[in-house]
Amino acid sequence: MSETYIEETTEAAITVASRLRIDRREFMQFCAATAATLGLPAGAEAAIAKAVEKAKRPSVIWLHFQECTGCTESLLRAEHPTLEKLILDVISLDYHETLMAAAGHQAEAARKAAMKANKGKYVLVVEGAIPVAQNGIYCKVGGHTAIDMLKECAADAAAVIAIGSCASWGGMPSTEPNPTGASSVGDVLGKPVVTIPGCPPNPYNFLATVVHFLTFGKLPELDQLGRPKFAYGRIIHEHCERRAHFDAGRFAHEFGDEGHRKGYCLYKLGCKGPETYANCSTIGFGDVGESNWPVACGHPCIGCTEKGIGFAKPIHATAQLKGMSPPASYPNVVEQQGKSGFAAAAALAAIAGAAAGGAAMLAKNLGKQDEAQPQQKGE
Ligand code: FSX
Ligand code: SF4
Ligand code: F3S
Repeated sequence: MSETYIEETTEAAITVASRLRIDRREFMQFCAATAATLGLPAGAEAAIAKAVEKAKRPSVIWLHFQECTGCTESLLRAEHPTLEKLILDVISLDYHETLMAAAGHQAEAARKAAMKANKGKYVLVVEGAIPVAQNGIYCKVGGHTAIDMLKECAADAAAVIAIGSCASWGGMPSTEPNPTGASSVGDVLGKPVVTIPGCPPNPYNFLATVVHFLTFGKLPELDQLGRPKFAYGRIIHEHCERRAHFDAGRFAHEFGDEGHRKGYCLYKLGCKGPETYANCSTIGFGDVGESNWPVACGHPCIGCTEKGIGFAKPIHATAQLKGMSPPASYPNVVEQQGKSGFAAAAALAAIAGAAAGGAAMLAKNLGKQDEAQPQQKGE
């Protein structure tokens, strides 16, 4: 990095930090964390800092339909003020029913004005599912059904982002028998949109997606479900802090039992980490620190980001394992004649279909054989 570039980056950081009334280092830490979340190479934080300083904030129109407002809450109720300040700094939030002071006709007028002023350029963020049963009568805002409002706002949007699982794939409101016909944004619009699932989603994933757009002028790479790959490219189980316990066969069997108290794997309590794509385990949740996410707090992941798992599978049903998982222990590759490890004894017992007593006898006899064989040098 040249000296000029470093100077420019420092200046950008000072400008944004004073704009946000935060510490310059704090801002640079945010840029570095965002670069890491996006999987960008070292040095990308400088490009992010400059982009956040210069970028014309995109106008955002944020709609609320069938949901609990947890997505908005998770963005704004950060433990630490930086995240919320940054979000409101990188976007121009021109219409947001929960946050705006206007109500009734004034709110409707504000939406129309924001759409007109930023026609073809605004980003439409949708929170909540859209009920389509009975022509959408289950959710109306300002006298319009959610279906009509979504279609009207999407028509002139530059991009559509479905935030939360409700908007991404139906989420909790679509739980069977789904009496209101709760549907996703993509299904109602009949086209793919960017999705940031989670109930609620991790605010960093939304922020990092917007920052990527500001820095590089394009969206991050998406998967076939519209999810940014940097956030939903891997299953939680691959990066879980309890994974070593899973591999070693150490599980919590009941809430509060010894295994649970010792921090063992939550698979047998129904953890859906092995079939859920999200980065909760790597970036942590909220703004409290990296060990703040459901599994770290002692609760199994319920698969809230994943269609067909969150709100669909019973919480305590065990997850389907994706890919091969190693057993608790392996036999040696080459066994010495007459000398068998415990694992080999157990495997032989299982193959023989022996009951517990038989397995014990077999292990005992194999042990005797071991005793009969003098140990060879080097063993
Ligand atoms: Fe709630 Fe959002 Fe869940 Fe849904 O998050 S946290 S019910 S995903 O739309 O408000
Ligand atoms: Fe972690 Fe859950 Fe996997 Fe266990 S099953 S290692 S708790 S993600
Ligand atoms: Fe949701 Fe599981 Fe993450 S429940 S928040 S996907 S750990």
